[in-house]
Amino acid sequence: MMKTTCILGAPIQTGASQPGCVMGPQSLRTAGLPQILTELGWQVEDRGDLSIPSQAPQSYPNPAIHDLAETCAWIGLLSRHAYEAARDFTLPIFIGGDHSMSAGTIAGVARRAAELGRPLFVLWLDAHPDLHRLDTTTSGNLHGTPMAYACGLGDFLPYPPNAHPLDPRHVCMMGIRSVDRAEAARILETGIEVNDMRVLDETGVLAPLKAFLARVEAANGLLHVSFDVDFLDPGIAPAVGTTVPGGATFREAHLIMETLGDSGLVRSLDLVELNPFLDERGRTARLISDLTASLFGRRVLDRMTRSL
Ligand code: B3U
Ligand code: MN
Ligand code: MN
Repeated sequence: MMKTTCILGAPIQTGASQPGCVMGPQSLRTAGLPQILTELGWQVEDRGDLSIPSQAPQSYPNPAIHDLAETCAWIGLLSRHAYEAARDFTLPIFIGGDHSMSAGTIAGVARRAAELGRPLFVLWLDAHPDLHRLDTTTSGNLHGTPMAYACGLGDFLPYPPNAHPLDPRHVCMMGIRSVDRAEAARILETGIEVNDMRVLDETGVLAPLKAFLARVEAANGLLHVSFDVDFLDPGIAPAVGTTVPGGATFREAHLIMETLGDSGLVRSLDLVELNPFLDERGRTARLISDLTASLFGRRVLDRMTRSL
């Protein structure tokens, strides 16, 4: 059976603190992502970029919050499109756009998992847990909220209702190194698995990753991967608004993506927070497309042996 993927652009930047993420999807196309995946033997459909109509401002008791109406509209739109993409393709790619979009993509793939009667698992690769509720965010940047929404932690109205909340025990976070107090409380309450950078330094990336993949497999689960560019060390990936020192290295990141590819368990992928306005000669966009290629099956020896 032909392996199929689609590229769905979500040029949303209203959840971030500074503009630029709207250019993310176009930047990965310019880096050649569709062609790279085609050369790896995937059938690729570029579904273009989604857009929302302009929104009337919406106020909220927490005055820090900005662009709430836009975020709600994106979540509703993305959850419909992510559901369809998960239904129609082997491994769809949702390209952001800031991380608030994952509230929509996870809701969409969760609906598909529920329809199949299989549990959804999420691997969260990020410097941040993004576990704020609407009443706890102090920055007001809604890219800090998608994981709390996805797990149904708290009252998220006026976000669209989350019909298929994710079980927090089905989440594995890696790369975490910037956590706000309210988020730390959520982590303790829920017992979400958090592999912070200290864990990765002590055990390497493979031990926690393989243990998580074994759990997904044993449960006959579907795996969604949410990749925030700030998971990576800013020295190799400068094109992100919220750089945090001490992130994953080039080699750790490729090893994770290759291991995910080998597992055959990944059913959908978010690539979020790429801000090309902050990039240096396209290097972050190129790195993200190469990491995606590792997940989609590119291996070092393939390139050597293809023409033999
Ligand atoms: N937790 C902080 C910082 C942050 C979260 N996600 C990103 N930054 N990218 C906040 O603003 O909620
Ligand atoms: Mn994030
Ligand atoms: Mn982050």
